[in-house]
Amino acid sequence: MNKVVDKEQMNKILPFYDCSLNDTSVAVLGNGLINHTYIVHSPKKHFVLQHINQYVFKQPEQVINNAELINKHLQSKKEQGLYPLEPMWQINSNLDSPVVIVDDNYWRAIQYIPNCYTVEAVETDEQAAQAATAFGQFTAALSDFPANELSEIIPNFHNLTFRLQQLKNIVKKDPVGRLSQCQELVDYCFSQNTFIEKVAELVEQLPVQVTHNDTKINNLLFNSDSQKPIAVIDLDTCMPGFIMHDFGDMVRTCCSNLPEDGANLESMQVRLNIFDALADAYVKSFAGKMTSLEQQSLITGAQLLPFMIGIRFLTDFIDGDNYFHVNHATHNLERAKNQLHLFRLLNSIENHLTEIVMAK
Ligand code: GN1
Ligand code: MG
Repeated sequence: MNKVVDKEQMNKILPFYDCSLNDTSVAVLGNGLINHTYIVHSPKKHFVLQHINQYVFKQPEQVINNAELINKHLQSKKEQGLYPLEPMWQINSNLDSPVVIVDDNYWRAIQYIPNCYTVEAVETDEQAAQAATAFGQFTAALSDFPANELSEIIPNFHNLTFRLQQLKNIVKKDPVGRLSQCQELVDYCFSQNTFIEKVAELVEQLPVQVTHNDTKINNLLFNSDSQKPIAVIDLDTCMPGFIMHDFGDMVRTCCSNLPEDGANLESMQVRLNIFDALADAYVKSFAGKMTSLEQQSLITGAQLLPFMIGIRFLTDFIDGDNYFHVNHATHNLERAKNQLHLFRLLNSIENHLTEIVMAK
């Protein structure tokens, strides 16, 4: 992953924000797998600078425009006392544009909120409940947002049939000769017919909502004094979807005791206390507006998200690592093994998960 700051590049971008490397510090921020993000501190201003990955986001202007529309909606909810968190505003350049294009690369600046931190790994039930509440409040605040105004940033983003087809296509090509390293895992994915059919039936029945689609715990900003979430960040994949996707991504990133690329799979455990806290807070955050089918779908969502991202990591491994940033040659394979193992574990305790969710 890009852990260094390219000074030549920065010398071209910073002037659009009236800054210069002479008196400005730039450091890599966070560990997203797609965009490159930096924190910029100059004597006069502080902001987050982001280089948008155009391999993933084919039309970066749409990402920026969606974020603007969502922020405006959240702001109006906030003013009516219906959204307790902060919108995260994008900042215009000195050409009064939210996007800067240099050498065909797209950049944007985002507001920096001081005295905040992000959480990489959930440690307590309380943190899990806070995360589920914040992401639930986010979707609830967007429930009357005209979803047709949003561009579909990545079509079929959480469409399992489509992700399986992508895997099938890349397996056929085996462009860099990696299939032999992961044939068993590929076969495992395609053998999950019962689950695949269950999901296909469910998505025909669920109501569409505006969802975040990347509800990892590190996509929340926590305030250092209150130790509570104050903003949902990374609106890049905010699109019409199903709440089971958002809940599932929280389960995927909060409930495993290992990070998504942890290799010691024998030690992986699903932390049921965290699952319980997530389910409880998420259901409550909808204040009675979650339908009973949606509530039931949370269990499938919890299994679906690790399965789907496992398939996506595996696809990218076979493709030669074009999509996700990697640190080493088998990084995507390790991530795929990890996530498919988590899927297996979550399947093995499905009855238990059902009891927990349906008791809410
Ligand atoms: C990517 O880069 P980041 O962390 O925001 C990916 C998500 C995955 C995640 C896995 C646009 O998100 O879907 O769940 O990596 N985002 C995109 O860590 O593909
Ligand atoms: Mg993201």
